[in-house]
Amino acid sequence: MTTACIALGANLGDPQQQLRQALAALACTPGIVLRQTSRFYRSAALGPAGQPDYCNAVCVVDTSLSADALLTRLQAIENAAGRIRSERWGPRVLDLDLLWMDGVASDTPRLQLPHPQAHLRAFVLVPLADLLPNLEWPGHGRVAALAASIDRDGVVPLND
Ligand code: A4P
Ligand code: MG
Repeated sequence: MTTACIALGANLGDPQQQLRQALAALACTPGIVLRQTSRFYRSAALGPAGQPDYCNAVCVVDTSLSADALLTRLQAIENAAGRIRSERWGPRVLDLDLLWMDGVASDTPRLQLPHPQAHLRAFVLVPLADLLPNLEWPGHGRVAALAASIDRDGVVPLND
C-alpha cells in the first residue's frame, strides 16, 4: 500500500454534500483505504471573477492502485458527480486533484506529481496541514511551514 493525498473542491450545487459523497465513493473503492479527512473549509475562488466560494478539503488514503489508476478513479468520481469540463479554473461541482503519492513523481500532461500548484495554494495547504504537518513537500519544505507562511485570509473552517 502507498500513501497518497487528494484535494477535494466544489463551488456549484451543494459543495459540502458533493465532498461528502466523493469521500464515500473513495472509501468504498477496492484498493483504496480512506485514512484521514481534514476539516471542510470555505475559500474564495481562485480564477475567473464572479464565482461562488469553494468548499475545500484534503484526504489521505492508502492505496494498492497505481497513480495512473488512482487518477482514473478520481476522474470517474468527478464525472459521476456531473462534472462538465468547460473553462480552465471555471466553477465546478467537484474537483479531485491528486496532490502527492509517496515515492511517485510524474511530469506528463495527464499527471503531474507532486501537484505543481499545491504548495502555492492556501486552500490546499491549510487542510493538508491539518493531516500531515510534517510532510516534506518535495523541493519546498514542511507542509506546516508552508501553511504558516501563506496568506490564508480567504480560507475559513466550516462547521458541519
Ligand atoms: N492533471 C495533471 N496532473 C494532475 C493531478 N496531479 N491531479 C490533469 C489531477 N489532475 C491532474 O484537470 C485538467 C487536467 O489536469 C486533467 O486532464 C488531468 O489529467 P481538470 O480537473 O480537467 O481541469 P481543471 O481542474 O479546471 O484544471 P486545473 O489546471 O487542474 O485546475 P486546478 O489547478 O485543479 O484548479 N479556487 C478555490 N478557492 N478552491 C479550489 O479548489 N480549484 C481550481 C481548479 C481553481 N480555483 C479554485 C479551486
Ligand atoms: Mg482538477
